[in-house]
Amino acid sequence: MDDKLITRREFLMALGGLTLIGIGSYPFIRPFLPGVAAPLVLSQIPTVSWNGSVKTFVFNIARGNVSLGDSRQFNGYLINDQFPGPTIRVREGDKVRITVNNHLDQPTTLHWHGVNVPSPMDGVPGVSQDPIEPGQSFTYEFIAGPSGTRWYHSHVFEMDQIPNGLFGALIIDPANGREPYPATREVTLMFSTWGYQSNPGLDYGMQTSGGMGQMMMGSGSMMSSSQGLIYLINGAVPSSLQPMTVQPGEKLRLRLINASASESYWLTLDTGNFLITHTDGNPLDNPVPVSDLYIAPAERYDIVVTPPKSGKWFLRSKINGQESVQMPFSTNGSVNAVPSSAPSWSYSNFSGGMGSLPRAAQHFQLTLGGGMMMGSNWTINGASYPNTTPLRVKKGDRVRIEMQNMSMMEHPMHLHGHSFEITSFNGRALSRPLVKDVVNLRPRERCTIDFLANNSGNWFFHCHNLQHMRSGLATVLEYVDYPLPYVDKWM
Ligand SMILES: [Cu+2]
Repeated sequence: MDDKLITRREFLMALGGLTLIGIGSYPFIRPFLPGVAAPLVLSQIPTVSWNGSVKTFVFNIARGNVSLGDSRQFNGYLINDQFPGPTIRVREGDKVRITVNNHLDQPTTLHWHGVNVPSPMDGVPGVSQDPIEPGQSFTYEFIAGPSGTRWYHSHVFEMDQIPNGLFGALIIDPANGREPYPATREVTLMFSTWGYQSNPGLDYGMQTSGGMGQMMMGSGSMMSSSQGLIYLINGAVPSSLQPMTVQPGEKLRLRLINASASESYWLTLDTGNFLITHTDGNPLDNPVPVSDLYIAPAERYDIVVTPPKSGKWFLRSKINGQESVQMPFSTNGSVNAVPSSAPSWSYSNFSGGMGSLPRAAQHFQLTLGGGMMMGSNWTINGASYPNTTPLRVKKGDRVRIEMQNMSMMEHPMHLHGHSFEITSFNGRALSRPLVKDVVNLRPRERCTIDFLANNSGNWFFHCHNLQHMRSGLATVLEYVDYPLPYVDKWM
């Protein structure tokens, strides 16, 4: 057999005698039902073509001192001396070139989260890209798209490199320059956490995956109270932030990005209800009013806020232990209209009922489990990465992944290289599928996501709780006819 054709599982087996699981047998793939017409009624997510312009960036990654806005400082990872990294703002269709110069004493990569880049630009060692070694450079190149609130982060030693600085916002403006929901002003707020890394001898997972430091939410989901964490907004402790002055009558757009390693936020505004306009950067058909917003790791929501009263007001988290997460605003002036009643946030708010799922050409069933014992692995269908069975798809197919979370913690599942549609949630078909690249499943929740296999390559599909990802909750989406990657030590 040609070495290049050796599979990841075979390679691992040759390396370390690991158990070989399911080569060539994918028991959850269901073929088409014979004799049934198969209309693909879901919308096609457009692929973006180059508009002729090139946007060039140079990222110098190096260690450096970070001030958190109060007296605390730490030695972090900086991009062009900034923590977090600089915001990249481009237009949909731009060719984006980012040269990364790695001045660290360890390898790194960058992943362009939510951007449908070519596979070799996706930044996952062992799946799509070699790590950028110390002293080396790599130039990422991709066509910016789809438009919306995206972000970037390291995909090497993630639990260390991301919270310590290797992340930033990536905003892609619509190709036609027209926003579906115009705002008078906008601001990007990136939530992150810092603190686990202050003791290098401490296993990151010890603070979040065990029974201690947990509380049961009313919804039944387990969340970490995360003692000792420092919560940051745009890299600073919120108490150090000056209030942002908002004029009466303004429509303020907030691009909310959860860059935290494992923390979710349940956000409310002192001013009451607000509108959600985008999910993971993708515009909704109609803005949806809500009274609160739950944002899991790696998720993004764009909201539009109309300040309803004078004085100081906050965007704040209502999760116990996150009282410090308060983004201040102030307004001087008159009262504006605000939706008088609105439901609490849920993906199911988008369910119109009565919908039935369109047919998909390929169908995978994934059960998320594990994590029962402190330090134990997380699993997909009983296996931990890299022993999970890859999802092998054919270009052009409509693919459906059905997931159920049988574990005790929530899992924000992220697919690289594709936007997907949440087509059903907890058994109800959504009449308006949500276009996203992360779907968060709390304990016992289930969903289906559909996507068009239109980006050949090898793609990571994983929980974006970084500790869960590193403890096995991951698999790979592979295209038949696309060469498999080799496995290296960074897997
Ligand atoms: Cu998880």
